[in-house]
Amino acid sequence: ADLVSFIEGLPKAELHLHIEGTLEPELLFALAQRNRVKLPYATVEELRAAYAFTDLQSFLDLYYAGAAVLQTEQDFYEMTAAYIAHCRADNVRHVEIFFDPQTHTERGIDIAVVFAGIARALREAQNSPDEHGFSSFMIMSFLRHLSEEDAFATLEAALPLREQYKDLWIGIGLDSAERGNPPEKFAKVFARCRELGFYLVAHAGEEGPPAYVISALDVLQVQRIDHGVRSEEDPDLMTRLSKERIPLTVCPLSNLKLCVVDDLAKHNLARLLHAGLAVTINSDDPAYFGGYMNDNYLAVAQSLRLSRTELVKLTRNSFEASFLPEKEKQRLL
Ligand code: ES4
Ligand code: ZN
Repeated sequence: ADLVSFIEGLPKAELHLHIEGTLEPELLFALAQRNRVKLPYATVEELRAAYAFTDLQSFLDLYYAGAAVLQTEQDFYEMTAAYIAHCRADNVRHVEIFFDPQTHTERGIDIAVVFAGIARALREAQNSPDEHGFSSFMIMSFLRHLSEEDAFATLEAALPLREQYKDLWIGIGLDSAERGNPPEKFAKVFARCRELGFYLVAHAGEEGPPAYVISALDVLQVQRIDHGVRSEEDPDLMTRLSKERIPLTVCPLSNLKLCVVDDLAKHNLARLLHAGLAVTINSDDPAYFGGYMNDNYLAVAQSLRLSRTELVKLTRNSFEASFLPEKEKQRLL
C-alpha cells in the first residue's frame, strides 16, 4: 500500500488537541453570524490568510479572538462534533481533548455551557454504533498567562460539575503563553488537583527551556509533557524521560507553523524516538496549523523518512501514553 493508505489504516489516539483550535474559519464565520459577533475579517479567505504566525503569542492572539464566537451549548457541541468527524476520517479511536474554560468565562459564558456542549458531542460519538468504537476524555486546562488565583477560581467553578461528567473529565492541563509563566506558578493549584485524583499534564519545552519540563515533572508532578521538544537541550533530562517512559505529546505541524522549527526536515521527533522516549504525534490546533492527525503523520513520515515500523511505534506509543484503563489499552494496542 502507499504511504497515505498505510497511515490511514493505523488506529491512533490523539492526546494533544485543543478543542477551540479545531474551529475552522467556515464554522467560525457561521457562528459569528448566528451570534451577531463582529469579526475584523470580511471573508473566510481573509481570515485564513491571517493565519501566518511568527511565534506562540502571535497565534494565541488570533485563537482567543476566534473563540469569542462560541456562545451557546449548541456552538460547543457543533465544534466538537466537527472534530469527531475528522477523527473518524483519520482512524483516531481515542482522544483526550483540552478545553480552556477561562477563555469563555472571561466573556461571561457559564462554565456549565462549555462542559455541556463538548460532552454532548463526545457522548453521542461514544454511543453511536460503528465498527470499532470511539472513546474520549476531557482535560480542563488552566491558562498560564492568568494568575494561580484565577486557576483556583476556575477549579472551584468546575468542581460541582465533576459528578455529572465523571465519565469524561479525568485530567487537568496547563497551556497558553509559556515564556515567563513557569510551571511553578501553578504549584498549589496542581497539588490540589492531584489530591482530587485528576491526571495531570502541562505544556512545557515548546518555547520554554528544559528547566520548565523539569519543574512540570518535579513541582507539578505531571504524568505527560505536552510538546517537550526542547528537552533535547538537556542530556540528563533526556535520560530521565527515556528511563521513566514519560510521554511527550509532540505536534509537528504546530511546531512548524509557530516557528519552533523552521523546516520539518529538521524536527527532532525521530531523534527523540530513537533516544527511547515515549513520543506521540498530535495535531494541537488543527484548524490553525494546517492539518489533522493523518496530515501530521504524513508530513513527518515524508520529511523525516520514517519507516513503517517507526510509524507503528508512534501509534502504539499514543495508546500506551493515554489515560485509558490498562485493559482498554491492551484491547486497542
Ligand atoms: C496552544 Cl500550541 C499551544 N501552546 C500553548 N497553548 C496553547 N493553547 C492552544 N494551543
Ligand atoms: Zn497545545
